[in-house]
Order: sequence, then structure tokens, then C-alpha cells
Amino acid sequence: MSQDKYVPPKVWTWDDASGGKFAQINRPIAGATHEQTLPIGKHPLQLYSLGTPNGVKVTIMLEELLALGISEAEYDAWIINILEGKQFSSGFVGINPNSKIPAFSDHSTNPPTRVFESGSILIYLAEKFGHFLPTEATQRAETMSWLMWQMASTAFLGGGFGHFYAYAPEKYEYPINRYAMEVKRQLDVLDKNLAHRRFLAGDEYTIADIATFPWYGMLVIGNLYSSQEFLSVHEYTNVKRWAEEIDARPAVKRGKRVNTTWGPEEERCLERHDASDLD
Ligand SMILES: N[C@@H](CCC(=O)N[C@@H](CS)C(=O)NCC(=O)O)C(=O)O
Repeated sequence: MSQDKYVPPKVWTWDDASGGKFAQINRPIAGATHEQTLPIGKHPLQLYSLGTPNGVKVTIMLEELLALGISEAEYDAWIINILEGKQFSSGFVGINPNSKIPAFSDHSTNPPTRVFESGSILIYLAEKFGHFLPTEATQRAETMSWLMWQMASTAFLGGGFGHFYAYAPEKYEYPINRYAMEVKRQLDVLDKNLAHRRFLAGDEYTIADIATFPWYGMLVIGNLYSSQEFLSVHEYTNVKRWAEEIDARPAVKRGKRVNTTWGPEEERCLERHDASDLD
């Protein structure tokens, strides 16, 4: 697979030995690979996830709601190990036909409401509990714009830059250059917006911040993909200030730990079924 001699064939075919960290789990077909139902815990809200940036968006949101005293936001967070292919069980695919964490179901409705895509789960929870999504039209539009910006932009950061810089079997100059440029442009978009705003949509902390922090915030203050130096993230001083403020929130500290299988042992919380699991 030499990078300068590759000529695409007339018809693409799947080479499952193409290498890379995710070669074992990525496939060009959708659907379940095995029959397995999902567990259902004692709370109405059930989350099937992993402590990746997309996963912790939802656990941060739930912990923020609980921090406001909303006990109906109590939840069970089950771990879905994507490296073991658990996102392809029939139960998981039944909630998310796209086989990606996070997937969520609300059993307080009859039948239960399934929700997939992290942005969609954030909107569902914000509307259900009436927090972190302004109701005034202009503010709501601004929040939605930044939320959709995050959902559309992050594939370039994770699937593009992160994949080629950290996970691909070899370092290829072309995609690393292309995605590094795009990620730096995105960081500059955020930095310019945060130069005159406390939070992404204005003065209020919203689901746009909750969605964006685990990606771009952690890129700048958490060394995501060990790329802090490579991307010169110190240049984005407004993003850093914003990320540090969010990172200091107690609910964010709790949410970041849920469904993590890495990091310091005492910080991990493989599954959360009760507030005491994090205490
Ligand atoms: N747009 C989706 C992306 C979710 C996503 O990419 N999840 C990754 C982990 S962060 C995953 O489950 N990957 C498993 C796979 O690709 O099979 C969302 O925001 O919910």
C-alpha cells in the first residue's frame, strides 16, 4: 500500500486487512453481526455508550441536569466496547441503526423513545427538561447553529486528522496536511467567536458548549491525539480560556469519567447506575 503508487481500481472492493487501529471493526455494511439484547437498568433513561468525546457529551449533559436538582435525569450508563464490536449487536442496532455510540432510550414513554446521534440526544434532553437550550428564537438559532457546526465539523477532526495522525498504519503526508489545516481553521473559527463571547452562543452555557468541549476543548487543554505541539494549540487563547472554564464545572468532571476504560484507575467509572458510582 505505497502512498505514491496507488491507482484506484475501476471498482472499489473491501480489503479487511487494510490495517490501522479500527481495521477490525470497520466494515462497508450496516446491520447487526450477532443477536444480543441490551440490558435495561432501574432508571427511565438508558445510555449505551463509551467515554469517548461523543459519549461524554451525553454524560456531561445528564450530570449537568442532575446538578440542577432534576432527579428525573438519573440514568443508567452501560458500556459498549466498540473495539470488541458491541455496537453491532441486534439490541444496539435496534436503537442506533448507524452502530455508533452514544445510543439512548427513554423508557418514561410508551413505547420507549430511541434517540441516536449525540447532538440529537442533547436536544432531546434539553427539550425534555427545559435547560441548556434557550427558548427565545434568536438565541435558540445561535445555539443550534453552533451545535450543528460541531456535529458537521468534528468528522474532520476525529475521522480525518485524528485517524491519519494517530491511528493509520503509516504516516501519510497528504491527509495529515489537509486535515491539520482544516482543524486549525476550525480552531480559529472557535477562537474568533470566543474572543467576544463567554460561551459559544453568547453569555449562556448551552448544549453547543457541551457538544464542542469534549472535542475542541480537550484538543486544546487535554492533548487529544497527542497533537498539542503539532497543531500549536497554544495559539488559540480564547478556546483555552473557554475550555478551562467548562472543565472546572463539577458536572463536567463527573460526566468525563462515565464509561471510561482508560486513564487513572481511580478516575474510571466503567458503568454508572447510581450517583454513588461516581462519588
Ligand atoms: N455523529 C455521531 C458519531 C458517533 C461516533 O463516531 N462514535 C464512534 C465513537 S466516538 C463509534 O461508535 N465508532 C464505532 C464504529 O465506528 O464502529 C455522533 O455524534 O453520535
